[in-house]
Amino acid sequence: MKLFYSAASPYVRKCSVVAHELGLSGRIEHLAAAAHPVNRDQNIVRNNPLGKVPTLLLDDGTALYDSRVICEFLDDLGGGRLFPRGGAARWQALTEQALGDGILDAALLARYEGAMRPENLRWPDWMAGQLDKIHTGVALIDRKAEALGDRVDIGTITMGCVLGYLDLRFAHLNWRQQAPRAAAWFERFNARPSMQATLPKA
Ligand SMILES: N[C@@H](CCC(=O)N[C@@H](CS)C(=O)NCC(=O)O)C(=O)O
Repeated sequence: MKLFYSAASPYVRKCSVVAHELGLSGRIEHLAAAAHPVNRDQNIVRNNPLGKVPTLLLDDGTALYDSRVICEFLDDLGGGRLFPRGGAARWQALTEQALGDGILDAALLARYEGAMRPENLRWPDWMAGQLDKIHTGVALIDRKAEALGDRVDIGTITMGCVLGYLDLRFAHLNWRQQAPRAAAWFERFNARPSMQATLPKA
């Protein structure tokens, strides 16, 4: 399998953590990619019209995206431990994944706004709205944190990747001050070999 990859992407990291937890990392070759919403990477676009990472190419050429589909595919391949099969545990983990992905979506839009959009086209209220999504999302992770215990599934993996991404790109938000219980949980979760092996790089 080949994965269009970026060392900074939190969505790619979700997939890499899942692969690591399942012992599948050695089966995934990384393809360098330069995903960008304006200067689109045509190598990715040829396989995924959205031009985003992660995009996974199977050995028969099938392309899988996005991170949710890739993570579930890897889980299936690796014995199905990280997506609870049914009942409340499944809906909880999937909703936590959606919460984490939603925070990341807001964070990425905020980053693109700050790093890519020409200054004269920026709209401060829109940026403030994205930052507020991060804020209210992290507040919910903080309320959940004590009950997370040592659970490892797609919900906790996604939330771990969110907090790691905030450290990488939004350190100035000081999320630990706002969310001390999430910080204590992240301290433990981030020590997992799967998280340490996939630390993001700018
Ligand atoms: N919903 C997608 C989001 C992926 C995504 O937005 N990736 C970013 C990099 S972190 C990207 O490829 N951006 C390029 C673009 O927006 O065209 C997923 O979960 O995989």
